[in-house]
Amino acid sequence: MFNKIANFLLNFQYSVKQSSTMCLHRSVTRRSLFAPNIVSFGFVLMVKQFLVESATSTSSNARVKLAGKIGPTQITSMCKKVPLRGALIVLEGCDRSGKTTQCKNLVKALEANGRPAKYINFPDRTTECGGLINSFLTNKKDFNDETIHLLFTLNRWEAKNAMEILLRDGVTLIVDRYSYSGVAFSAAKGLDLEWCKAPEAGLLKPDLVLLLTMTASAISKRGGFGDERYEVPEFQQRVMKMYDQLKDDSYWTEIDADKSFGALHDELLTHCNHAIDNIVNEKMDKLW
Ligand code: FDM
Ligand code: MG
Repeated sequence: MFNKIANFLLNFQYSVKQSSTMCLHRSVTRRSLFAPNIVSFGFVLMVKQFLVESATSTSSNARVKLAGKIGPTQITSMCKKVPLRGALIVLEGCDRSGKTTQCKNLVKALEANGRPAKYINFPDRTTECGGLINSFLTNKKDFNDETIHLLFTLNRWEAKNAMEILLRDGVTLIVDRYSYSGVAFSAAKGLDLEWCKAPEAGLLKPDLVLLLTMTASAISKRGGFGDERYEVPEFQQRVMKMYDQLKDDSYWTEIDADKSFGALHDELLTHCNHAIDNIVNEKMDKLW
């Protein structure tokens, strides 16, 4: 008799936990998740108490073990308020500022903390349009300034729907360059800033832009520019000036990247966690 009751309670306990976990991943019932979690938390505590007390008298060591698994960590995670959606976080800055490695490490750190995250980069050279961009950057093809600008923009538009789906599904996107690179690099070549911004209008607006800055001397110390177009210190300085014109303090944070990798990572991670915790609108805003 005891076995039957205990089995029923155990199954119920795990199906409650299972469905909560599924919700966390699919974020289907994000807004309603908090209340059921508290109910299931209370219920699980009762079940745990019951099992531990009863099982000791019926020698079911396995069950005591199982019941013991519902510890404070699990309880805390079940009670966590789930964000309304993933956050769109963009890292911008000149080449050699360590953006790509930092982005990838941020994704790892967020995921390790149970926060679903994905690395995305622009240009995405894997699409047909991205292939043309790659040929241009590696000096295999030439396009005039307007054409390459619009190809970079198109490369973001073709990714927009997939990004939106991931964000709605609760996945935070750590994006290595976005529209701001598009505008800053093209405007640094002499194109009109407003003209450059126009085709980006309507793309998803990030929740946070982290602008990595470095002085000219810090950049030259890092050196290591490759053979790609734009990888010239003087041009990168012009790009940084363009970022200044695009900066919007309401969602941009400037960060001095001239520090150790670990110190920079910690600083960036703090900002990312803060952005994820502070999502207030389920709906994404649009540029600009
Ligand atoms: N770049 C990048 C642009 O000129 N426009 C854009 O829209 C984007 C996203 O491409 F020099 C430039 C910036 C950089 C080059 O970028 C390739 P990565 O991050 O080094 O791959
Ligand atoms: Mg580069």
